[in-house]
Amino acid sequence: MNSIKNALGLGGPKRSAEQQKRIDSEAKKLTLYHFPSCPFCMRTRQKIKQLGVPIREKDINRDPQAREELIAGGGRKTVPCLRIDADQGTQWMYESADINAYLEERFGGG
Ligand SMILES: N[C@@H](CCC(=O)N[C@@H](CS)C(=O)NCC(=O)O)C(=O)O
Repeated sequence: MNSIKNALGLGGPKRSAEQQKRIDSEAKKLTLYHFPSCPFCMRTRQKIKQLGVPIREKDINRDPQAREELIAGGGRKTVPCLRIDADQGTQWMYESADINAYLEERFGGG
């Protein structure tokens, strides 16, 4: 099964345990605000899965508090939105294409 997944690019990249540990730790500072049926969100969730990064996901349709956080922090309720927490502050990234490019740049192998 894993070989089929890998052939389809669904198994996540090959990383050493140490590399994955670092990525798991970086992912703790990221949150994806989304909802399941949103096609733009699907594209972003697919990228996250492909890159093997365990990013916390908050469904704004099922979690009213998450929706309020998104509006209060990012300024609007459009999804997907990637919340990026850093020592310098929090960034709210809205466009799915921008989010995917950011994730690829930060976590992609090449
Ligand atoms: N160009 C945006 C489109 C995102 C978008 O239209 N999201 C819809 C859900 S599928 C949405 O949040 N609409 C509600 C709103 O904009 O307040 C992207 O690619 O991320």
